[in-house]
Amino acid sequence: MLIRRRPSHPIQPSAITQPETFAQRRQLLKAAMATGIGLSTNLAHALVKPQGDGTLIPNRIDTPHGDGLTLTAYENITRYNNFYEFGTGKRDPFRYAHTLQTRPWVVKVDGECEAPGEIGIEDILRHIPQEERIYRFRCVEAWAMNVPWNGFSLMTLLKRFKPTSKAKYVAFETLFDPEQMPGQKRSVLDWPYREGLRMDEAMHPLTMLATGVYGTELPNQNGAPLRLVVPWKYGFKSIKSIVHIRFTDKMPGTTWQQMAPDEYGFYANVNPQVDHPRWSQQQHRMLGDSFFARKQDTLMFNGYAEAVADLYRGMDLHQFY
Ligand SMILES: Nc1nc2c(c(=O)[nH]1)N[C@H]1C(S)=C(S)[C@@H](COP(=O)(O)O)O[C@H]1N2
Ligand SMILES: [Mo]
Repeated sequence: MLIRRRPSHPIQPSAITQPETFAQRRQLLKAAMATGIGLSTNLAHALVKPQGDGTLIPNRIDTPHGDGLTLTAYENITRYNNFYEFGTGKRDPFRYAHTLQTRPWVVKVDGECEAPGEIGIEDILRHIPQEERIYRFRCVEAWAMNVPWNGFSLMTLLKRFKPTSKAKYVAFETLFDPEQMPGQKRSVLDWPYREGLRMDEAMHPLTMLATGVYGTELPNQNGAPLRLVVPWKYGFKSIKSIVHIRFTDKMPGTTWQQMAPDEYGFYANVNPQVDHPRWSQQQHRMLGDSFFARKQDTLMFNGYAEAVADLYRGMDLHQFY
């Protein structure tokens, strides 16, 4: 067994990224939890975390999600990112996001709700059961990955704040702190980064707040300590490092829509039939595949049509892109 053979050497990242190993790890974690034997920090590192502090997500329940998808390697998920707060290059977040302080971390929830308030990340991790869900992810720039996220349905959190009938949309904001996020010293975007969902999209069970990948807490570059994941929408909807959630009666402005309204709409549903003005959205490449590997056909709603197409029944998706 891996653990016996290499007790003091963390397994190389490439060794933990195969689905079989992921399944093995789940088995191990389950076994460890069932017998009440805690995993040593070393073991946790070796099994699940090739970098960062290796903190395991507490309070996890086992809910397999994802239909035989081949997982994208941890190092691809964590070393090729968009997070303009740390620079506009795809490697910048991996290099520079270590300056972000994710504790303490408080999320404020307000607007059209009966019980506005704040919740700390520790409370979220301790009190909301954390699921593992493997979701397809597709960026507007045509790269895609299959990510084993840890987290929970956004609606679980939203309901606690008792949205009123006036709440038609949910608006999200990223932390604004140029000292921790040096990219914010440049005006490449109108900070803080903002995103939004229609209320029914926000309350859909597939819409999640992610707190981790591969069983451990999110690396900063992926939006620690809390980021949105909406699997049927393009990646830019997945706002990172959220500090503010607001219920509103009007459609909120979003960062990319404001930057380039002809290119990025509010809905941003993955749709191979609607091109980006400057490129086709019909195919994508899996992150980690060779440049010469065959591209894959992008599916309507990123393959989640059965679950979400009803939300858009009767809408002209060319107009509402
Ligand atoms: N705050 C913030 N959130 C963000 C971004 C950003 O620049 N800042 N980039 C978005 C884009 S364009 C994508 S594709 C995804 C990338 O997520 P990943 O780095 O975890 O793959 O994050 C989204 N969330
Ligand atoms: Mo993106």
